[in-house]
Amino acid sequence: SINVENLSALSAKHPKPSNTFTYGTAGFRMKADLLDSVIFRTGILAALRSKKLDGKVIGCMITASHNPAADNGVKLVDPMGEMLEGSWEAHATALSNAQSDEQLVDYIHSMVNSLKIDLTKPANVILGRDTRPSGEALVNAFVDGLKVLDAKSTDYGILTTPQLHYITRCLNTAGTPEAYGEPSAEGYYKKLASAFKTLVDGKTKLSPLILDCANGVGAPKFQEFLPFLGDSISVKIVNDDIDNAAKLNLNSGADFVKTGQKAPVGLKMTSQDRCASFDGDADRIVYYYQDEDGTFKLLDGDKIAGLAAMFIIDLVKAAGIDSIKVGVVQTAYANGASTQYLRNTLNVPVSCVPTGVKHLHHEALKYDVGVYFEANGHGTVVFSPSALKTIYSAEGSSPAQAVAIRNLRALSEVINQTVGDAFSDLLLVETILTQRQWTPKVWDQAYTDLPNRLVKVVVQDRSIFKTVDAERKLVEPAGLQEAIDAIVLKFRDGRSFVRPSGTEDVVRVYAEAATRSETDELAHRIGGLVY
Ligand code: NG1
Ligand code: ZN
Repeated sequence: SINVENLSALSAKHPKPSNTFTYGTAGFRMKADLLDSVIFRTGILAALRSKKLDGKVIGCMITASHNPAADNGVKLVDPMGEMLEGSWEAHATALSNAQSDEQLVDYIHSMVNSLKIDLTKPANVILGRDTRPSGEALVNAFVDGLKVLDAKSTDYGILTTPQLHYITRCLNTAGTPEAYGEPSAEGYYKKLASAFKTLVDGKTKLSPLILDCANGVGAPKFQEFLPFLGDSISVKIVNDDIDNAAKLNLNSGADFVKTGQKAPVGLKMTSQDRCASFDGDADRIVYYYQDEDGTFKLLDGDKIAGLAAMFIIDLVKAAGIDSIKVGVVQTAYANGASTQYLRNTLNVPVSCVPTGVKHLHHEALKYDVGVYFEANGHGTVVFSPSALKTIYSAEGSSPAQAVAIRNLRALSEVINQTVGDAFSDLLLVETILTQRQWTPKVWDQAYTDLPNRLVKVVVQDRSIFKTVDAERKLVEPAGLQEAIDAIVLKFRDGRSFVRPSGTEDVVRVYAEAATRSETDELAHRIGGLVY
């Protein structure tokens, strides 16, 4: 059993405020000054998780992603670099809400018993954090939590979220046939840069990419990455002021650009430019450009998924191994035109799953090659073990096939298969645009987005909204879905759904239709039903 005196001494340093906490799709996330006790207790949980998994390394990332600078959060990463197993989210929530040390100890003991955790096993945890000023103190709170169970920890300091996922996987696969790379930021840079150089070898370099780093961790880390990439790419970084914490994500970054459908501050764009924005922890990316008439054009996660799927399908064909089946995973927020394009033009299977990366990732693993992206720009591509085996054992019967096979291998290395990764996704997009010598405008021609609108509605109690069918239909409150259906029917290409947010105290209403004005009208009328 655990040393209660030790726990009490450590816990006294991290008193719990009266708030109630929930480990949601983005882990715990809130104003940083509320997080101390939550993060201390998440440290205890991470140690338990590692012990349960026989000492495998668990990752901890301290970040609040695209949220304002005053927020922070914590997410745990499982051994292969995936999100913490779903069933453990409830344990995280329960620990964070224990009202006393006694309750805390009781809950830990109940976990030890019900999950058969052997406390004598070792525990290993690694940490990373973004550039938020509150990060360092929160790392210390987490380490105090680890001390409750004598867990060993390594603090990697400032990292992007996907780098922490990558390192976690590297540590747990070292020395096995699934070895993923050197467990360091440098190892990550080397792996991605070498694969990228293979992919663009002999092709004409594109014009410089203008990259908005949201004044977050992506800025120093991409700067650190550039020497590894050498002259294979040219990138002009803007919004890299991490010393001025208040500027983090302020009027910049992937979320700002996607939500506002406009360029960030600090980025001057002409119709010749190709631009991209990271979010505050560099796990999301969106691209954009300006049309000749000055119109802002967004290339979001759906567009990236379409581009990637198109490219991979062509590549497996060119490699002569089209036994490898490509599939795409989206959420209900994917633009209807993107789903049409994937199904009818590319002829790929498309699945729709509930919001949240873990759902997308899990579904993507069902395909030989699974491409998944949220519309907001979070996503990646996963290769099944059998697809990788095929790719690595294929020889090809012509020089063209051999090149395609080489490129497929490099593609599986340039892509961060643990989680959506803005750096890796950037290199994926740049690879495809370079290979095709495409401007963003040519990429954009694959299909035209239906006008869409996403609105937040503040309601008394969002828990009364219950959804089914990958969140596309409401079953409660009774009668509401029928009312929505009746309105949607009146709109050309109309589609609308309502779901409670998993990260904010709001209900989200999504609407799309044939024209801008019909879309706005539809969103307005559905919003009126919910309010
Ligand atoms: P919620 O608040 O549950 O809609 C938001 C995003 C998700 C995902 C999570 C986690 C939208 C509409 N929702 O979820 O896609 O990124 O945050 O960060 O963009
Ligand atoms: Zn993020």
